Amino acid sequence: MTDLVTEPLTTLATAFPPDFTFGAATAAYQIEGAVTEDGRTPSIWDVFSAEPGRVHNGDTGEVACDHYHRMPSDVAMMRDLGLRAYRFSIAWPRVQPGGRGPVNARGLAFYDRLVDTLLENGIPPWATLYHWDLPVELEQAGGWPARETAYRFAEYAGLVADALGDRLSGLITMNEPWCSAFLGYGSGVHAPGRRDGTAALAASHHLLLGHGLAAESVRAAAPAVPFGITLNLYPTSPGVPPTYDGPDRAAYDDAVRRIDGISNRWFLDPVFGRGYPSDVVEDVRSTSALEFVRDGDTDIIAAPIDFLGINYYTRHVVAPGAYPGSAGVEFLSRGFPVTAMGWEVDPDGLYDVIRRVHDDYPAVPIVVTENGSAYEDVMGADGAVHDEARLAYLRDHLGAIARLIADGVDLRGYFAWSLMDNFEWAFGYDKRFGLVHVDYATQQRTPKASARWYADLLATHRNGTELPNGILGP
Ligand code: IFM
Repeated sequence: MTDLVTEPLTTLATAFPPDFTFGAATAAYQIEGAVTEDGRTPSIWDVFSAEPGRVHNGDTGEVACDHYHRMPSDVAMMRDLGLRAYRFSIAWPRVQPGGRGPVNARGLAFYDRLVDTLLENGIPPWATLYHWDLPVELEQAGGWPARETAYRFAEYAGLVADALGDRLSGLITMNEPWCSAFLGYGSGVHAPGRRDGTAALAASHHLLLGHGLAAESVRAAAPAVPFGITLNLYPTSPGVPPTYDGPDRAAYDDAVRRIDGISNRWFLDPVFGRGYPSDVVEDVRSTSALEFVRDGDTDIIAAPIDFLGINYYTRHVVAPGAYPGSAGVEFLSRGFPVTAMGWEVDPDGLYDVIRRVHDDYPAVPIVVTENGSAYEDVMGADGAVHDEARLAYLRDHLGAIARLIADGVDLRGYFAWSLMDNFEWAFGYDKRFGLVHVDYATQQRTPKASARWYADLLATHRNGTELPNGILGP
């Protein structure tokens, strides 16, 4: 064992309050498989991943981690790791096939069993309603660029809240609407693979509108469930030092403004009741006059939330440039170590982005609903995965969370992405984000060193003292 693995955990563990939520997260299409079972209809990701050239290696979520059939043993694994919460997503086309009409009882039953199994194992369930698997019929009717999809979503949200809301510790409407809108309808690298700037902006608005409308249907069905939205936020910095005063200083600052605007403020401002930021409205004017934003929409989007979910992976460092499709902005690398996604490892960025939300927006409890890293894991001859880079990433990002708490930020929880290796969207199974290794040929699960470390941290936090052989044994 290395120093990293044997480093004492008590200092870090005691930096978190006793009721801090330590969890792990997944999403339906990335782990469930069973895409045609029990009345589920196809989502845009079934169609997209079946199209040649869309996903690395032609991979699809058809089997994924087979979690749909292995749910009880997966929950037992979570219990053995000592997880204090589990964030999963609900596949809309399982619960409401085609995105309209009555609940599909067989599809809903899976989530009903999942929630009960988690609770029986002492693991509070957190559900995300939309983690990118739009029923195909709704895409055929216009998808997120169509206003009607927001109303369909609110209805679906109410159905789920009615069925599960009494047992959930958190209910998240959208996961990363930036990705659904701009990767799904703008660059087309995600489902449904459309490339249309106006459609992407309309999609971003209707995703937010769906969130706001769902506030009403969810609160009516399950008034007590903590309700929120998850945004993927990026601290955005100029590629020059703060003291730089060259002739292009203003152009650097404008690059930061633009990228912060479309990545962060475009979502944060309306959710917090400020409407769309006027400078970004100007930036996008040549693409769209935003005529799809109707009177009253921004009030709906500003519905009160009980918490803000933040997903953080890395920082954007930008420069003025002619990078195609990015509004005259170039993304720089600083030569920091990168993960297998090519994303720079920057725990201070987690501190900065949350601190900014704390400083610039109205007070609301914050939950880190995703944070994690992909690495090219190899299973050793000893049958173990010694993923020390991921372990260090996890430790250092939790260190940033501890500093935020010490500095008075109301940060309630942290969900590692991801519980286990899974279908990483356009990268297929090539990128492994899991704390737990999955052998896709056998579906064997093996907790990596990072999972064992996380389990030990959680046990130390719970017991106030470290167990000599760790919670999973030597
Ligand atoms: O795997 C994804 C997840 O579905 C959404 N957030 C980012 C993760 C890593 O890319």
